[in-house]
Amino acid sequence: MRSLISERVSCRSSVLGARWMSSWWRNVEPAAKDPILGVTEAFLADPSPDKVNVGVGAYRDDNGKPVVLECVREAERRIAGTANMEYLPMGGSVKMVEETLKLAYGDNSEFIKDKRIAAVQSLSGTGACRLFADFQNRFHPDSQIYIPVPTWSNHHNIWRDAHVTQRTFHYYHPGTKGLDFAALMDDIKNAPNGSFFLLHACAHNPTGVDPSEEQWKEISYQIKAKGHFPFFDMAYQGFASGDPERDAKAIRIFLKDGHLLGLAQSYAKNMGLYGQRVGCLSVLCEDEKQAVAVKSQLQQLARPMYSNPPVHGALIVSTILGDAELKKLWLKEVQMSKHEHNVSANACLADRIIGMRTALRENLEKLGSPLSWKHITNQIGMFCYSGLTPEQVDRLTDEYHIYMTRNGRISMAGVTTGNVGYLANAIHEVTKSA
Ligand code: KET
Repeated sequence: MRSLISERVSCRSSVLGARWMSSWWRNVEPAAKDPILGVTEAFLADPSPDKVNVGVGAYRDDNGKPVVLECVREAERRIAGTANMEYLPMGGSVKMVEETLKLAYGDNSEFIKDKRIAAVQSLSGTGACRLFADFQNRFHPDSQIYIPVPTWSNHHNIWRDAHVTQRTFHYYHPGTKGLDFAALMDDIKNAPNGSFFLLHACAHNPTGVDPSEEQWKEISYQIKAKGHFPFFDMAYQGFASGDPERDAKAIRIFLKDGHLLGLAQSYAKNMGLYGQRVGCLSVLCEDEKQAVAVKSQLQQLARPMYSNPPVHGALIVSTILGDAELKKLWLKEVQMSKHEHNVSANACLADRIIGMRTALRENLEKLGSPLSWKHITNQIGMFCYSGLTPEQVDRLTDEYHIYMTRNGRISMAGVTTGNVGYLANAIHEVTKSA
């Protein structure tokens, strides 16, 4: 009898349990599609043979195929069968981080020598931004971050999920399709002293509009005068000018002006290591002691999130940058002047993109487009901020199977000799009556 009762009780509680359990996720609504990666999903689902993906910022060769750089292939050959698969330290590969800092701060940086930089390997550029946002929230919980309008859409998600209040500052002027410098400077001046400012170090995404060297100097001066903290996202070092050294110009100006700064670096684009998720977060500190403390706190943030970063991509990077010959090959593969060396045109990342800018503009002009397309060649980096409206983008997708983000951003890295004519014609069709 007793066993019957206990059986009934356990039976009833398991029914209750099942009912309770089945309601666990009932209040979960589907998330909105990501404005960038959602475009790739839609592209993949389209069976049309004409389809073109100029959505995500991922480099393609002139046949529209993903590119693996020769320096990466060679590094993989050297690594194959030699490395173990132990955990990296929480801060990642020391060698990779060392080489990465040199790219941003300079080979002979006094800050590196003085050990004033707290730096950890990050899960690519996204992970570096997120780790910094969490760090900002932990040690300056009442601070806010000023973000340019527009910016890479994920910046908003990152600082939102890190519970940091977001403010915006003027950046792009739709009328001139250039920098809204006066408004930008006003926003820096009007922000409360000691605010955090998010800056794109080069090849601004999505606009392709960067401040000039003179403008950077003024921005740096004003940020210093207000006691703001500059945080640079440098996801495209090498994509603006073709030369990583020249693309570090903004950082170097700020360093010369004596800022303490934060920096996110990524090898997704400039080494084509997208899926390897390898990057670096660094924070320039007042002295070595502070840098040790900051690094230890960054590691403590990483430990409960992902413990330590992945090893393979870091090994590829340190193999390339730690070897003079491979580093030279890498620089050739990113740079723009294909005449100076004999790397195939496809592998000259910046060069092919610049060529496609000219081709797209020329095609539109040949079609007799009544609009000005000068900005296609004026803008730099991976993207063209075309000025297409969301409705025009929808027509491109619905009628021509051309996929791009609804803000009208064209990833020039996805434009090829084969599709540029088709793309120009479709853009002309949806804009000619505008
Ligand atoms: N910052 C910027 C400005 C950026 O454009 C990207 C990627 C990243 C950081 C992050 O890259 P990671 O792969 O985490 O190193 N942008 C392209 C891809 C994406 O949205 O994730 C894009 O805008 O298409």
